[in-house]
Formats: sequence, structure tokens, C-alpha cells
Amino acid sequence: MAIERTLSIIKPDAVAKNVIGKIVSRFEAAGLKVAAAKLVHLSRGEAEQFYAVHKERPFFKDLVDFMISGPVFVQVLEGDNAIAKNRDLMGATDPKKAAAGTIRADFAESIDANAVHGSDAPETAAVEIAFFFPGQNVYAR
Ligand code: IDP
Repeated sequence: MAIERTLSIIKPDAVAKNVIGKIVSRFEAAGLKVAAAKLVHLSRGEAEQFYAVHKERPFFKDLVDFMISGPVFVQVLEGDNAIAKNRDLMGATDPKKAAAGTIRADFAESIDANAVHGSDAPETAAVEIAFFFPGQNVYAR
């Protein structure tokens, strides 16, 4: 298995519920290491840029409104197969369809307020990490 990096966002609903630590614990328990982290409150422009791939989708405005409704906790996770491992830990986009024991099954409210984001491929991980952590503030673990 390859050592990878992926971008994880703990979204405003989960930050507001005060479960940052519980969610990060799941990453650590699965062998992923936090290589960078910060709490940020995105501007509308930043959220629109981050989710630009979805700009033609009917849920785009709701998604952006939600992502700027409060601070988010952004991390780079590093480890074996980190991209797929993080997506497995997250569970399905719609928490009603997420497998028992996944982060979304346990912490998400709805398909809009679904607790976490995770990069879906190496190419998007590289772009998303550079978006939030340009320069030298990511640490090899
Ligand atoms: P993912 O976050 O599981 O990778 P994506 O398809 O990339 O899912 O969608 C990005 C985000 O957009 C989702 O996490 C969710 O918050 C929101 N979203 C996706 N599909 C819908 C929908 O049908 N209705 C409302 N929000 C949606």
C-alpha cells in the first residue's frame, strides 16, 4: 500500500456539535496521522472555489451556504491508502445510507449537513491540500 495524503474537513455541523476530537480519534485509531490542521471560517468566494466542480449542481448554493455557516476544521491526513481509508471511515454522502459505525452514520444530520469531507482521488487530494495549506505547513509523519 502507498503512503498517501488526503484532505479532510470537519464541516460546520460537526464543529458546532463539539465533536472534532471524537472524529479525529477515529482517524488516529485507523492509523491515519494528522500532518496539518487548522480551524477556518471560509468566505463565500473560498467555498465556491473549493466546490467549483459542483457549481452546476442544484444543491450548489445550499452547499456553499452551509459551508460558510460556521468554522470548519481542516486537516491533512497521512497514511497507507489514506484517501480510500478516510472515505471508508466517513461513510456514504447521505447519512441515512451510511454504514453503521461510520462518521456520517454517527455524527451527520442530513445529506447537506453531513459532518465531513474527504478527497476522492490523488489528483483532487493534491489540489485540495494546496488550497488550504499552500507552502511548507504540512509535516511528514
Ligand atoms: P462527498 O462529500 O461524499 O464526496 P459529493 O458528491 O462530492 O459527496 O458532494 C459534495 C457535498 O455536496 C456532499 O458532501 C454534500 O454535503 C453535498 N451534496 C451532495 N449531493 C447532494 C444532494 O443531492 N443534496 C444536497 N447536498 C448534496
